[in-house]
Amino acid sequence: MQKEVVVLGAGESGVAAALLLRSKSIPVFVSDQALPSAYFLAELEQAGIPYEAGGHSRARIMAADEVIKSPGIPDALPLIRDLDAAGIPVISDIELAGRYSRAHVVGITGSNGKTTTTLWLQHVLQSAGVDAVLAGNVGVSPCRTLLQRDPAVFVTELSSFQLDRMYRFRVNTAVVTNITPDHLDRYNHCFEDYVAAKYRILQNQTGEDAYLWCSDDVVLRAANEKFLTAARSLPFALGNTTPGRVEGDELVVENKGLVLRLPLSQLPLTGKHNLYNAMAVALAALEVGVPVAQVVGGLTSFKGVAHRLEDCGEVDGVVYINDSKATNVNSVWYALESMKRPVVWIAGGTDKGNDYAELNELVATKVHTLVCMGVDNRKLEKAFEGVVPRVLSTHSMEGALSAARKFASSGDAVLLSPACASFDLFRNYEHRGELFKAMVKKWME
Ligand code: UMA
Ligand code: ADP
Repeated sequence: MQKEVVVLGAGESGVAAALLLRSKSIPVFVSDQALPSAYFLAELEQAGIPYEAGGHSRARIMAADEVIKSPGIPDALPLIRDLDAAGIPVISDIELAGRYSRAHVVGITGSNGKTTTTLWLQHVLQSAGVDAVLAGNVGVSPCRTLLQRDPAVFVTELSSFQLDRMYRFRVNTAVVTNITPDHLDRYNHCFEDYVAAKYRILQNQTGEDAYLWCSDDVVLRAANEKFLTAARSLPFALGNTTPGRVEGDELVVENKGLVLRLPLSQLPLTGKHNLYNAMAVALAALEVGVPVAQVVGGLTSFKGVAHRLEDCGEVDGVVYINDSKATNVNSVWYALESMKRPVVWIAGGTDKGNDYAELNELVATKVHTLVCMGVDNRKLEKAFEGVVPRVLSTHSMEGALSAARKFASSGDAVLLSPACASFDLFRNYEHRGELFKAMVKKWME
């Protein structure tokens, strides 16, 4: 008799994986340490899938044939360590999905820019009529799509947590946007381990596949020495020699014998980082076979992603920009770099071991007021005292925005780009960004 597969975690990845297993008539049991949301529980109940909530039954789990682990569950959990030690395969929902799909997989990883690149590419592919479906860290497991059908293309955002438990999954078009320190708590505070996790994206590539990467990133250049495969390497950079490049005031992208040229002024998203993202998107779209004119059409008609340098409007001549998703120092660097006006900068929250030194130069030239917004602002205040003329301490969105409004003059920008996680004051980064937008909207009425 076939033994059961255990799914750990009843969130999106776990429940979608369980539903797919059930649809293939594979015995499955779902185990969640806490009480999952009513929505996911209802899905399990409707499908008649057995589950437990409020704890993991060790004996039953250790008897599994295979375990599907949700990405939020750390490898350091004793149960996972024991499964690994016992040689019981522990895989991600993405690995499971790969067994049931023949789709062309575009996989996008990196520390910053994954979601923007993923959604931008999906927009380009869909506008060109390609049967492409979003998957992965962007919010929906590919297992869910496979319950209905196998699309032509999966545009998959891959977090390091998902890549950690991928073994045979083959990514046909792999994109690595950049790598800077993030999530190090899950990697023994070892940057090399985190880089190695990201590079699992290349592990099953063959000479028929493509590897798109930002060659301005010194970490990626070094990683290539270790991780390169037979896949075609397609670097992109702000210089003028790579397949994705900038020539004068034009973006130029060359792949599969096709050349795309686009005036930079026609790109809908600002900032150097979005030049990189645009190049990755164009290279990937050409790789999938979209004609140049349609790539250009999709690139230029994209509207951007909420909470990423999102323009929220103008009050008294001051523009308000919501970059709540900037939860690390590197993304704030790109936000500040793209600012054309004097900046009132709202930052702070749960510090992830940040080193703010690399922001000093940009902050000194662009920011006149720093509004710290967190339960504990001491580290941020200390980092920028003497760098910014005015540093204020606040403990709520209302307090932060009121202070920002008070010290902003017509012609300035108020930028929410926190460099920190949101959990001290907010449910998540979306909640933080929504509150920012709602207050600004109210002022505009
Ligand atoms: N759980 C256990 N045992 C544990 C710990 C947790 O059973 O020891 C349970 C929780 O009680 C909960 C479930 O596991 O019910 C949640 O699992 P999860 O945290 O993996 O959440 P999912 O809903 O499956 O969402 C995951 C990704 N979450 C994480 O990686 C933390 C989502 O990315 C992703 O969109 C989704 O799969 C579909 O692929 C979110 C994320 O924050 C957006 N990602 C991180 C990021 O972008 O920085 C990596
Ligand atoms: P991710 O999914 O990797 O977290 P997002 O697209 O959600 O990336 O963007 C997260 C933050 O990083 C936002 O503040 C965004 O403006 C910024 N960002 C987007 N693309 C890049 C990039 N290529 N390099 C650095 N920062 C970026």
